[in-house]
Amino acid sequence: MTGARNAMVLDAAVAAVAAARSVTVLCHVQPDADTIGSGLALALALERKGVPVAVSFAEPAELPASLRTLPGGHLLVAPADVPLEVDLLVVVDCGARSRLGALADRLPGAATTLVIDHHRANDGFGTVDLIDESAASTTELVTRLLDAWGIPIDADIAHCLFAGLVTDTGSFRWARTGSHAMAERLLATGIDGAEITRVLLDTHPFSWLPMLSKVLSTAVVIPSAAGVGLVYALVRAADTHDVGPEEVESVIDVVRTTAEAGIAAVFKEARGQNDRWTVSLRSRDSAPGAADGVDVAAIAGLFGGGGHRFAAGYTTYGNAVDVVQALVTELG
Ligand SMILES: [Mn+2]
Repeated sequence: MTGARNAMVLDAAVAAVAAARSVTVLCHVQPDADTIGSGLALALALERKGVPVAVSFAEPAELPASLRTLPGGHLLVAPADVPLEVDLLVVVDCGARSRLGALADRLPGAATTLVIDHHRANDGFGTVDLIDESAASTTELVTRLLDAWGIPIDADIAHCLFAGLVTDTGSFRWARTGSHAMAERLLATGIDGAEITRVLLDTHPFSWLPMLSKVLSTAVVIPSAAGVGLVYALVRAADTHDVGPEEVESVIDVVRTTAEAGIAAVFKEARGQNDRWTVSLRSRDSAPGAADGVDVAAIAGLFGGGGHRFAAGYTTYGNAVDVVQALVTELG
């Protein structure tokens, strides 16, 4: 996106939020800190402007425990309570309509739709598309919007924005130019960055440890796969009854540390539907044999999924052996 085009889109986004008399903000299914942080930061700004606003996500029914610590939770509503018609619908951190789940049916009822996102595959399904894949987090784009709109960033809004930044950069492991400057600015509002990070990224119930033990015992490494090596593990539905989605999602962060593999995959079996799997993929940016790393968003795309160059995912169906074999075959 060119600078001039960027500025025009930002102006259009500001015009959309400034003119709105009612707003719905939709986050993606299985919400993470970037989508909820983006949604609540924007909603807090709208609330301060006196604009009626509701934030929602289609599933699961409950917000993961760690995300309940974000300010602005009083603006969250159940999917059934999301109005069918609204002046402005804002979609945050969703690379595709399908990431809205059942709430995608609210898109036609909005006079204006604003899409704010940093996923490369996003084809722009809004009236206004504030999409920039160079942003480290969607909260970075929300920060740009609030700045252009002239909204002061107080500690509550900063907390939400920091939550998306610190999680999407993996505690600044994948920080980009500007990430640290944004963090510095948010921390200057007085928020406790260390505590926010600990709650979001470094805290699990004890039941996580036995779950991890079972899952890691399934790990397999194929050093020759795709020329860079693949490591994978299986999360069986039966092993996840005592833990929340955050514990399941964190498995990939252990598996991806394998030195012998440039690509990591975790196959997560759906509860109550044992032939359905969601697959997380990670790529190292300097894997042996691939100086720039393997583009896992492209691999996920082959299975109907998507994401970012170094972090992506897809949904697939079959027994454990077949879903693993399909990925191994594709990687070659
Ligand atoms: Mn994100």
